[in-house]
Amino acid sequence: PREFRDCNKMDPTIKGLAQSDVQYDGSSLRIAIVYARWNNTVIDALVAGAVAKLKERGVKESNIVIETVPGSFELPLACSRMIAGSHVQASSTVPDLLGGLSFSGSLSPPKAPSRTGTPAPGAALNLPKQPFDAVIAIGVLIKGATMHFEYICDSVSQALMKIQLDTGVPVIFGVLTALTEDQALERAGLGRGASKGHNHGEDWGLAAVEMGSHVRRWA
Ligand code: DLZ
Repeated sequence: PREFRDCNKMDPTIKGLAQSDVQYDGSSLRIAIVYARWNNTVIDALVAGAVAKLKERGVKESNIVIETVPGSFELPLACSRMIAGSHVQASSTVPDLLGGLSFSGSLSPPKAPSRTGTPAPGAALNLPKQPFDAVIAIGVLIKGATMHFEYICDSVSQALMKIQLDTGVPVIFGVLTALTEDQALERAGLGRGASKGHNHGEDWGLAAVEMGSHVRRWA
């Protein structure tokens, strides 16, 4: 049973993610990260934060697949294709004869190897990869002088939500929608002021492990 926290011992601030009572175990999970390359100083810190927390929760390095796209607008398509590709791959009964080549570099589902082909002696017969348990979409949008920001924020957030509801695979919303550069830096733990802020990428890594674990239980 969940214990309620003693209100008198709570932090003075009411904002932010409360620590979970449960330490979710990521050791059997497979997680994808897709990141956009706009504003890459901030992006790099966010991706590093997410990866650090995935590993801390036991996700194996070989089960973390990282992809990149030009900008945040491209994130939904990448997430959608990666989820679809990983399910195709996982449901295939044909062993991967390609010596461990992953399709993640191309965002295209792998071509099924020939069923009649005989693997070279000693060739590794890798089992099909398991589907992704969660995908983390990471982007940094910083408001400019035009309406571009509003359109991208709106369409990307709606599309990412739709993908997770349509596929049942959690899509972690790792898109910063910042009004200023300083806001973005602070949310990546790179603040230029007295406080460096907090790296939200870490929260996204934890959220991926938590949601991936929940979805398996809820299946
Ligand atoms: C064009 C654009 C602009 C102005 N700003 C950002 C941004 O702050 N963050 C981001 O991730 N992407 C930006 N982009 C690029 C678009 O997301 C997209 O890559 C292009 O419009 C091509 O579809």
